[in-house]
Amino acid sequence: MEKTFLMVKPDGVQRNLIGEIVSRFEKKGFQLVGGKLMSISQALAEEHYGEHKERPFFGELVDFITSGPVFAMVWEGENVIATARQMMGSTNPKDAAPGTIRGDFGITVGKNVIHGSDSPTSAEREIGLFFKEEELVEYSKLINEWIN
Ligand code: DAT
Ligand code: MG
Repeated sequence: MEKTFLMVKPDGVQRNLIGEIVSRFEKKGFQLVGGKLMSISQALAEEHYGEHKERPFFGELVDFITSGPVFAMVWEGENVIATARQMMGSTNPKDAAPGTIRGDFGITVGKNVIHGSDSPTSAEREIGLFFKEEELVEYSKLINEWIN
């Protein structure tokens, strides 16, 4: 089953949005397979956002993501990578539709509440960066028969 890496960013944690965000993915029908509150080191931040190394906002981005605890998660479900991106909304909250997480809770691109993998390749890479194999829990729920 497809898996993705999602993370409530430091602004989301400070604003008490962990429960709201977890709840949206639970209600959608996706399944949580890993989750932890953690601080991101400078090295992990630079690796996680490596694709943006040359961008002018890279320093600001690394400073922000290391500025407080994040809630890192792995979610599983059919098409979860693309669907989670849709549920998050556009990168810049000013362009994110109402009803999306960034559309409902964000204002500026610097503090946009949530991270989500953008492809199967990045999902695999990011899950591996943040979670050890034994931190992911495989289990089944009877309710899945009513979702899929
Ligand atoms: P996303 O988080 O939607 O995958 P991204 O990978 O393009 O977006 O960028 C990573 C993060 O970098 C994004 O969530 C917020 C920040 N960011 C992106 N573009 C920015 C910009 N023009 N100015 C400041 N921060 C930016
Ligand atoms: Mg991205």
